[in-house]
Amino acid sequence: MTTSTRAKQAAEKAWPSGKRRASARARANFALIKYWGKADARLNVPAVGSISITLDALWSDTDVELDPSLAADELVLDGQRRAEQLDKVSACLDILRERAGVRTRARVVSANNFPTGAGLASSASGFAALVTAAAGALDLELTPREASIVARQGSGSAARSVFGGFVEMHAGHAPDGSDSFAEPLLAGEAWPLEVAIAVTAKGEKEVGSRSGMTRSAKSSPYYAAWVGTQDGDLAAARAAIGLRDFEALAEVAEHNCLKMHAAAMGAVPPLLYWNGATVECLNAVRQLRASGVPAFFTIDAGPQVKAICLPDARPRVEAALRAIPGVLDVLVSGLGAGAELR
Ligand code: 2P0
Repeated sequence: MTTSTRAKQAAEKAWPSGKRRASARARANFALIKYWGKADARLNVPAVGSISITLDALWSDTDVELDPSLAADELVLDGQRRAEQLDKVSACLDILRERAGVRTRARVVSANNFPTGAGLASSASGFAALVTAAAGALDLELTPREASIVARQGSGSAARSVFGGFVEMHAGHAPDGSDSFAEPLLAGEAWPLEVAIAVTAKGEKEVGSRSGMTRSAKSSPYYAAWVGTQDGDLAAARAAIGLRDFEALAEVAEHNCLKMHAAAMGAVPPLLYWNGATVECLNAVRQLRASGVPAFFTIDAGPQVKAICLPDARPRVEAALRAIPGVLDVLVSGLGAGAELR
């Protein structure tokens, strides 16, 4: 028997039979207090904490199959092979394989029920689903916190999609990233906010979050101010969520969003993720709130506008966004659960 055959057999023994494949669903989240910038690029530790909501209507379904016949990991995303995303996927899988003591490569098939890479947090739901499914396939019992730490290494925002409802991500201080994880702040049922997402462009964005963050940190004169004022915004949002104070949450979330974009716009060359319809949506949401409709906006690294509102206001907010020229579609959602095996 060759060494590699022996190794393969030893690895196979490590798994109970029938557990080499697992599927998971994780839902998209978006931040009300944003993550933008890294303290450690290798471990993907964020420079700032963040607070997000997990959605119930936007998700990634991911299937991980460990196959001893594979020489390398494979990734099919929305029906297409995506070699350029494979490094990040394999890095996450490697962490879990090392824990399980196996080397078998995996076939990863993932599908989003919403546009990929367009500023709708597909990497968040994608990596949270990947870690959950891979841990299932490897028969690893991860605590949600451990899953969050591994998911973070795939994509920072994915650490938050491990949990449902209102979630806080801690930047952490440990050199090994062990205290850089997300945890639940408040169950979605405790304050069932809704969202209407104005899609103003389809297709993938030109500058991904990762390179946008790097460029902002390196060249924006506003980046230090962005990082330096984040703890105050986190505290204000935490307090507003604790008190279910919609107006207070609206004010700090809009401020934090525009501050993140200001830091990005100050980069060299500048990062402008918005189009004309983005600005029209932002103005419409501000006017709605000024007229007494409980709604506020947030915008991520893309041109889509997310309007967060109290449930009674959602039809009105959705209709206002639909009426704006350049809005191609409006997706609606409530708050959803954390990542789960299916
Ligand atoms: C957020 N974004 O807090 C912020 C706001 C985009 C704008 O988290 O490099 O895809 O994979 O850790 O998680 C998007 O960043 O970046 C993001 P990586 P990720 O939602």
